[in-house]
Amino acid sequence: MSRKLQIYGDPISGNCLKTKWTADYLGVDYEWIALDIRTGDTRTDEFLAINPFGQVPTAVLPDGRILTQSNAIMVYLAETNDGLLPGGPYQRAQVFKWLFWEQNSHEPYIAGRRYRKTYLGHDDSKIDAEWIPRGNAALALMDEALGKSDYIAGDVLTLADISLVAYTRVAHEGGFDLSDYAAVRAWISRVEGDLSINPVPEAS
Ligand SMILES: N[C@@H](CCC(=O)N[C@@H](CS)C(=O)NCC(=O)O)C(=O)O
Repeated sequence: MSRKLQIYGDPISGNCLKTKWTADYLGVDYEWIALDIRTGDTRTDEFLAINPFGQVPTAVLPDGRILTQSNAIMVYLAETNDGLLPGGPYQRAQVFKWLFWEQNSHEPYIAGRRYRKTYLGHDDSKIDAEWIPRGNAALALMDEALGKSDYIAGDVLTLADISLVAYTRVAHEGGFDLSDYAAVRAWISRVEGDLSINPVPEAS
């Protein structure tokens, strides 16, 4: 079987947008299949047959194989299209370091708060109070790194920037204030420009 790469995703999800922006930047020919995670599209029998975890993003490769986990899909796209991953083993490992860190130390707090506040309408009392200091610790660490180089893993745009920008640019929707993180704010604009995506307006 050979057909176009398919990506199942919901545009409210930064994890899904990461894979879309990577595919678009690399000029990949793919089909975007929009699901709505809030109305149960990821829990239908049809979708669970594709991804038993019931999550997006989910990629179906042209030969029918399935690939899940946003950062793994991004790595696959970069490897098969020769871009966004620097050449040497150490430099590539630096990119992977940030991808693992994003899922472990950034996304759980910054994306987690955003989903609960913006999409589930939870007020702060229903959200683990630890998520604010943990999210801020992640932002502070990024701000320090971005004070030394234009991009998170060095001087060029890589997968690490696309992965991290997805939820950092909407951190305000989770109650995080980026005004103390000047290097992060400048980097968001830089990466949005590179990816040709529009800034997300802050609530007035
Ligand atoms: N670590 C996974 C997270 C995947 C995930 O949590 N997906 C959410 C959207 S961001 C989802 O599909 N939620 C719907 C559901 O669980 O039914 C990744 O990076 O792809």
